[in-house]
Amino acid sequence: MKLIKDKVAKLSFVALLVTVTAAMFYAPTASAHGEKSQAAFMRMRTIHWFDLNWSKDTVPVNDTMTISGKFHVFAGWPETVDKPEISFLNIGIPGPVFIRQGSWIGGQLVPRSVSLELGETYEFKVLLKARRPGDWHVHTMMNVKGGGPIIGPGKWVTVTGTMGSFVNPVTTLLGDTINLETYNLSNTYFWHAFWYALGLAWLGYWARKPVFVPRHIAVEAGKADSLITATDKKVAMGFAIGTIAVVAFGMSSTNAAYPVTTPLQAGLLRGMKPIEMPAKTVNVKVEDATYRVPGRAMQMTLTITNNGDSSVRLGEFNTAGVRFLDPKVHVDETGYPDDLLAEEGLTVSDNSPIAPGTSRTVQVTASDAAWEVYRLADLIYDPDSRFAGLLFFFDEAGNRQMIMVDAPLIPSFI
Ligand SMILES: [Cu+2]
Repeated sequence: MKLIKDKVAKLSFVALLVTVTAAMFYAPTASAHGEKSQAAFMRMRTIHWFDLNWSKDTVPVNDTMTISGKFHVFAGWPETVDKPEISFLNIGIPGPVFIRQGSWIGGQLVPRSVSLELGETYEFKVLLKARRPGDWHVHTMMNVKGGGPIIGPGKWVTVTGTMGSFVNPVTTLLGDTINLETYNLSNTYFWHAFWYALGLAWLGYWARKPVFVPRHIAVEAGKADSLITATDKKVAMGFAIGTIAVVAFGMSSTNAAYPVTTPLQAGLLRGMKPIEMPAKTVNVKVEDATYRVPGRAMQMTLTITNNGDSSVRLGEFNTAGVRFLDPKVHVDETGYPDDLLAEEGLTVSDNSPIAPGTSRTVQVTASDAAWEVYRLADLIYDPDSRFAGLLFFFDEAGNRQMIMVDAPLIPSFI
């Protein structure tokens, strides 16, 4: 019996060891960071990011890269997300592994929150400077006050080098060049240490004598006054006057050292300039749209009317950052993130050129693992089974036209 017990104990110990070791070596890399768990209909019906470009995917520390692109603010904005009247163009990274040197919407620098209009399309650019070595999944992102984070597509970017060499020089309006990475740090440390030490000194002064029981007894016996001597009072006055003197001196010496300071600059930026979109010559009507549950695809029946003067073909359907392409019409050359790019994901029942002035009804299937991986299939759990997305048509000359589609998306179970 004892023998069996020992054996069991030994074996379970070995099992535990194996499990712990396995857990240590098995560290799967997450490829999405937050967006997957958000409601699918919200991701499809808020902000559509497109034409994204990450200028590099490997950057040495102190070098910069840009993320640029466009975003369309969907007119059928969900009720539960506040309108993007106060929004902030952010970047989704795990802490400042990059610093944001600048961000622009429509060519205007946007260090503050901005007002966006429903139905408009904007151009943006973010300039990032690499700070911490590693592999980082860098997302574009919009924070909407009263709504939350609206996360755009993320792409892996590798930072090489050492963080110790990172510098962040800024020239002030007084002409001094400072390194924001370390600027004023020793001053902060000094004053916090100084005041903390002063607090400890005050406690130490009293705690050199017995603190609790004898004092408690003295107070109980009616001899509380005997606990504070004349010297104690002098020391207390010393601390009080000293503190005021140091504050006054510190303040005036700081004013002398930094004679020009301004308050924090804040306030909403209005009047963001949207892109003037060319007049649309293609008209699309969504007759119906369905998706199989479970499944990896959605189908749409579209009636496409070409009112332009050049024949067009459908090249791309983009929803929630997932891009479904028909490779016969459009091939991505921007290095779009693999997990979001369905290079052959778009099938059109008849994708021959639609001549000017004609109309055609086609079956369109957008199919890719991304539909499941990015949990767009989880629309089945959402309280609003509607989708929205961007269709991109290409004419013979390769000119592109963006058409917004929006319709109910009905599940089918058999
Ligand atoms: Cu991510």
